[in-house]
Amino acid sequence: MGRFAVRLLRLFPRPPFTVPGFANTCPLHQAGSTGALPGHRITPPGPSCLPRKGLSGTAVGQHVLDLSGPEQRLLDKLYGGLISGQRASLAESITLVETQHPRKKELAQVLLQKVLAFRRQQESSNGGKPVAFRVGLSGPPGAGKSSFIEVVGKMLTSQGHKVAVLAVDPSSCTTGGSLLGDKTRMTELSRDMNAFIRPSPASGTLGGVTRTTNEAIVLCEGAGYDIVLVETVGVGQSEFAVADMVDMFVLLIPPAGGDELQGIKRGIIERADLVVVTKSDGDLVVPARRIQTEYTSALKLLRRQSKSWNPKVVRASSYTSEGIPEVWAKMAAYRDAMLSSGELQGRRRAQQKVWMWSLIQENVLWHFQTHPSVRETLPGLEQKVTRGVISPGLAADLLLKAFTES
Ligand SMILES: Nc1nc2c(ncn2[C@@H]2O[C@H](COP(=O)(O)OP(=O)(O)OP(=O)(O)O)[C@@H](O)[C@H]2O)c(=O)[nH]1
Ligand SMILES: [Mg+2]
Repeated sequence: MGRFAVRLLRLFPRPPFTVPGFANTCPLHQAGSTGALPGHRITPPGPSCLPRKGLSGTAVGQHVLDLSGPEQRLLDKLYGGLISGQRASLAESITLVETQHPRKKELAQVLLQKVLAFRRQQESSNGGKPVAFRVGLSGPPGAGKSSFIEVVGKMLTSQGHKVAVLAVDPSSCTTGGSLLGDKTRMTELSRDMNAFIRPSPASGTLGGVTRTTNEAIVLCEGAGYDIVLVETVGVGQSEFAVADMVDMFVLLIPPAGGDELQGIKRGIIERADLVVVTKSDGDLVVPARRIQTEYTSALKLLRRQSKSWNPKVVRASSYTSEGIPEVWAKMAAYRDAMLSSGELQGRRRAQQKVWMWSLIQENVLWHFQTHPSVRETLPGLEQKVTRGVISPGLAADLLLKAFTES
């Protein structure tokens, strides 16, 4: 096939960082990053990162990516392999969306558009309903998340499901991550031909990792995985980011003492559609029951998120498998209720919008911070603000003026 033009929806590749402290309404990007003004890490942008003159709304359709022969062949090979369910093609496609290379990022977007179109087709033949179920699992470190996913995952593959496990690891943004450990813990699931486990990328910002996880979900669904489980450790903001990308958010709580549970944020309990008290076996059954009662009463006091579902608290053990089928039954009941009320589809639509706006915010902020006039004016104004010479509001106005007027 010769060269041909493909429309790209994204005009600029995203900057390689996010900025903490930025008044961001989207939890996807509120969280930590590897740097911020002042002295933040700015990776020099590739040529396509430069603002392009005249890219108005009408110019979007003219934003065209010409693919070379080898690029076209690569995308055809990945797409063909992916939709026929080949794990190697799925893995390679996820690597492509994780790349920082500007050109490869563009290719990844072309692939994603194709996969999205394929998925839309599948959905329309499914009566407009999503074909896959996305579940986020979060909880404190060591809560038993990976062990739970291993047991539930195996149960689901034995019932004929195809299960993908993705991870959002906030530690990957600072320490290179710990998910190798996770993969070895899911020993049986990682050998299962109907399961696909993908650790979080070993580096990047939380914003970057969550973006690629969102895109990896799309790719997994294109490859025929009908259940996508996203694991994250409940530290920082990663759990909010995961809650924003899934159909159902499950909080896993270990039967530990009060102190350990102090760290669980009220905000995240509010987001939970299901709370699973883990490790409910042996000596831990009694504390697990206590925690179940505590959380059941706590949830009653919280605002209801959904018209068609009341959050529940259940106990399970990955060691004995007790409670595991019941947990899945609750998840399936949630899915059925949310699908038939249309809330699940509505949630997905809202998430798409949140995701788009978070990308815009990240991108616009990056352009603002790297704008020559802003960079020139910023240090002096910052000093004045910290010394109390001018108000933060005035400094912000002056910077925005410098940005918009030049
Ligand atoms: N008694 C008991 N212990 C469990 C159970 N599930 C997990 N554990 C133990 O709890 C510890 C943590 O389990 P993981 O599954 O790795 O927990 P995790 O939440 O994925 O941990 P991180 O990813 O490191 O945050 C391990 O030592 C497990 O053996 C269970 O059902 N019962
Ligand atoms: Mg784990």
